[in-house]
Amino acid sequence: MVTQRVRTALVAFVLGASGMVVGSADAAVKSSLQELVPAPVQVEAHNDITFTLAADAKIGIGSPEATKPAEYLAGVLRPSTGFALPIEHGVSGTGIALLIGADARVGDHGYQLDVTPKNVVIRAKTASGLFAGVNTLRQLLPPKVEAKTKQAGPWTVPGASILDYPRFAHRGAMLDVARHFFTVDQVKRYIDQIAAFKINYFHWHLSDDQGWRVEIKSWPDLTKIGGSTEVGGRKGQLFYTQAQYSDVVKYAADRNITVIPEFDMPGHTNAALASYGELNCDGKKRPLYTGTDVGFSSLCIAKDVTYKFIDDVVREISALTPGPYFHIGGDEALSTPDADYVKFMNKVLPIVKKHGKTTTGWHEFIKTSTDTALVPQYWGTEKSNAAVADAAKRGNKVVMSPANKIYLDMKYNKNTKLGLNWAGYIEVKDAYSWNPGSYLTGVGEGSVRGVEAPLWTETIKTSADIEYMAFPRLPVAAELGWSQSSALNWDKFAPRLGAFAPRWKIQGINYYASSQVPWKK
Ligand code: TNX
Repeated sequence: MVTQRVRTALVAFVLGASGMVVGSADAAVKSSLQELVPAPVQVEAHNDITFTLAADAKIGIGSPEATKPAEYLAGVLRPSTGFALPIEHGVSGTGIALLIGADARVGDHGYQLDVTPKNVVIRAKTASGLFAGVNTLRQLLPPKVEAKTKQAGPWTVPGASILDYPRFAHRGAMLDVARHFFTVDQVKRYIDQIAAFKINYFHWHLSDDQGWRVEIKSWPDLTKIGGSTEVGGRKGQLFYTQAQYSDVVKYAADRNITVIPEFDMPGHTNAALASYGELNCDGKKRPLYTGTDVGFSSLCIAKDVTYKFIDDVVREISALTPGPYFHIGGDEALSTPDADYVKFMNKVLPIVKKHGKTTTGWHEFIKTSTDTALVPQYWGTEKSNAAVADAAKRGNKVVMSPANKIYLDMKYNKNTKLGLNWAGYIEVKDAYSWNPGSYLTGVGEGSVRGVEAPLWTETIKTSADIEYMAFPRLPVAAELGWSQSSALNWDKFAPRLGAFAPRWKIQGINYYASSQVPWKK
């Protein structure tokens, strides 16, 4: 009998003219391949193939660089599947393979993911790329894979070949632990949540008027006094020891996330000014502050001790921080005269450099220097800013965080109980509808380092509060930072985002169920 070759149903979801993942041989077949956030560059569905993770499956690694991504993957899969999933060198049998070496198109941070009947193979040039592929695989598995207790399978993955890489090098999320303090466990919970969406920088806002949140051994009263309260006046030891700081830095690194510590200066410094009288021009300690005003505090620009203090803080924290960036704030220095602000930055920028870090800061600081290595973070609401555009022209790379688009502390609408509205209401569609590569005049695609979604916490007190503001706008920011501009299309994004509802319910994520999104039941 003549064997009839069964034609493989190979369906390409490639970037269409509208830019989104398009096309399916059978539109009725809704698979997890069409529900990925951020949208990958290229997805080919192999509709006749399904991989099923077996109880005896292994996670094979081709080289030591794959160890961390493999451990991260095992950490997700073992509790819910109940499988042992040993990590083994070399690839044999069935299971998941993480290999170094991939198509040149994936660059340093992308990956290829191929699903065959026997294996899921993730290839990348670096561990960073493997992490990204692993997070895609999580989303291809059924939502209950995210459960912390053993669930019934089958653990299926739809047949596919994916090739994917990020649009921008920098996808960030910021958490303000100064206005309200969050424990190490709460911070780790948020780090887990952002890692799942391929966020690779965690910007940790560690000091402000209301609190100083990390132990500085050479200035112990910063935490003893400055870390004793928060907005609303709660009392306690509301700070991290250096050991706890390092623990979080490692936890983030194990999830492919680089920590960027921020110590805001010269304004937003009341907690420091309350801890040490000598940091004030009149030599007198300020009272602790538990309100939510901004712009009233300033370090004393004229005193040498101010720079000794900053040198010590930058030195101690830099020694604990493997990442290349140190964030010096620099925003809303409304109580610092302009000339003083320039004088201050001219002294502080070399201190950061001396300790081996690259300075990043809120965009105001960029007017004080022509150093093209500096990274301004744009948080304004206007579509043009002369100083930032000038910096971009000189060659600086900008992180985009326009407050009226991607500030996670802005209310969704007038009925949102948490949050502020000074930059407007930001519904999910508003958060999605801007192009980071062309938003700011004179700051084109090539001048954009990436996108960061900041979460200020004047009104945010619990993990449930964090999640309500971040979900679903954090995944929005992740897509704007990762997916190609040609892939950005609200009508196609909304159902992809809505498909996360069952997953977030299993994870216990307190998301805002916006009526703009068709949430999956
Ligand atoms: C402005 S944005 C601030 C913060 C506030 C935030 C509230 C920026 C760089 N500074 O101090 O917490 O607004 O949305």
